[in-house]
Amino acid sequence: MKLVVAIIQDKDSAILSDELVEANVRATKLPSTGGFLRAGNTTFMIGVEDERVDEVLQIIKTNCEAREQFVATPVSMDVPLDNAIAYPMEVHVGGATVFVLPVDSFHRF
Ligand code: 2BA
Repeated sequence: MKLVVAIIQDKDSAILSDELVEANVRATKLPSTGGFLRAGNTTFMIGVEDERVDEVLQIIKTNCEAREQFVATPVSMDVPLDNAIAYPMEVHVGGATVFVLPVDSFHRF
């Protein structure tokens, strides 16, 4: 068994949930926050049999879109106020960041 951990954009989370349910794949959704943008994203934990990992990766790939996002560059407190302007910077985010981890054991009590 493997644990697929997929960090995706909030906008894709409803469609991904639907598609996983449709494929009879069990998943848990967690609200999360990206360390760089400090914006909300969604983390899926998906426990799946080894032989279905590729199928799950394909579902994630099909349903999670890459997007451009604007972020204001942080303002340093060291600069004088006149120069303290936050410039928008374009960042390419996602579709999905995915980790596939081995599972030692799995129980449902
Ligand atoms: P964030 O950390 O908010 O990052 C959002 C996007 O900002 C990233 O998209 C990437 O394009 C950019 N970015 C991140 N760190 C950067 C840096 N130091 N310099 C320049 N640009 C940077 P993605 O790579 O698609 O990542 C989307 C989200 O996936 C991340 O949100 C984070 O929550 C998660 N993630 C990505 N890589 C990870 C990793 N190695 N470990 C844990 N979480 C990760």
